[in-house]
Amino acid sequence: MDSKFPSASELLPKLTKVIYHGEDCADGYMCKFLIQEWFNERKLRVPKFIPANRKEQNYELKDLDYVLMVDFIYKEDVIKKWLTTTPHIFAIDHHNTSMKCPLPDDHKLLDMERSACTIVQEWLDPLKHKSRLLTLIEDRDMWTKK
Ligand SMILES: [Mn+2]
Repeated sequence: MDSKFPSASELLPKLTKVIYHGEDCADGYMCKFLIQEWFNERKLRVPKFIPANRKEQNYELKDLDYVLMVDFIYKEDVIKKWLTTTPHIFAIDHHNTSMKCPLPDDHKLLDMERSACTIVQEWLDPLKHKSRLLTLIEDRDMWTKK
């Protein structure tokens, strides 16, 4: 793990959008749920959650957006285009394709050995016990991951 990636308490309150893997993906939905709960527990304004899918990678960001992608990273050319106007883009992922992601190193939290929801939970709260549900989702996701 890259220790230069911002902490949850540093990054999350700044976010305007969270993009998560939304193709009927338990790992992606669990990432969304865990992050939503982080906001709800603190009674903070929740950012906009946007489900992403591989076939429609034409999403436009606004210049001032502060974005976190979880369990999904847009194609290289899309991110390069975003970066020309929007510098605050971060990603937490575990897919091999994310290695090609053109974000700066300290904007990426990548771990190919675990599911995204497990990485997200540890990032949100390193002391939290990994639930059976999270373990189940991880087992499934690592099995089907492409
Ligand atoms: Mn996943």
